[in-house]
Amino acid sequence: MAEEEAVRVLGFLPSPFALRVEWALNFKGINYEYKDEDIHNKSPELLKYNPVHKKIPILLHGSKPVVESLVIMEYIEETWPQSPILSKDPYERAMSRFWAKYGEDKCIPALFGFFTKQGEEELVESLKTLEKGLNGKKFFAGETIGFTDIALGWIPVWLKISQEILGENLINEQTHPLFYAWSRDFLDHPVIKEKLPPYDMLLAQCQAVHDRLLASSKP
Ligand SMILES: N[C@@H](CCC(=O)N[C@@H](CS)C(=O)NCC(=O)O)C(=O)O
Repeated sequence: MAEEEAVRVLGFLPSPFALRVEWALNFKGINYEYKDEDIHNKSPELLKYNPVHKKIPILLHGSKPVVESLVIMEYIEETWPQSPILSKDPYERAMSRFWAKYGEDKCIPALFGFFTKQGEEELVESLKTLEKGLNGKKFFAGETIGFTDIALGWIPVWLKISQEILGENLINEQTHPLFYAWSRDFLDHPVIKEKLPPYDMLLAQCQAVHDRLLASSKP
């Protein structure tokens, strides 16, 4: 049976995209083997299984590779229906996908722009808009964690690190109270908490990326 085939994840420890995949698998209680890749020196396996984008994460189910983290999350949901992360209702599912896509299209560039000091306004606005998606609920899907939460859950972690590196407090409990309450509840979930990369390690990695980016932008 398909469900009994071995599951592997090729990831890279600080990657928010790989983190999503591991969160989704852990949420459903799926056993998997994790292999950490060096994205600066890509393995033959990485290049074989993602020849199009040459990126992690890659989910291997038996010999079948699936790539692109949101696509992988959908595959996980369809393959292992226990502890569902998408509603049975088509409209609710569409809303979950909409806010996950909003995170990709708006929040990632906004956070990157903030991190590289290209502007703050987009981040303030995109997180305010994200609060509208919560619409008074604890999580995007309601009382329990779902697809959108898992897709967006990396944002508070990387935001905290970015603010620490930049010495800023742009986004806080006063400016974005709903976003903060959601972040706290999400990161406090036992499955999510258990799979968070060590903060100091992430901070050191992001600091190095930040220094490299700023050095390369100097004339
Ligand atoms: N849209 C992709 C993004 C994946 C991605 O950007 N992965 C990065 C690591 S965080 C990577 O493998 N980079 C290698 C490269 O760009 O060559 C997804 O959601 O899976």
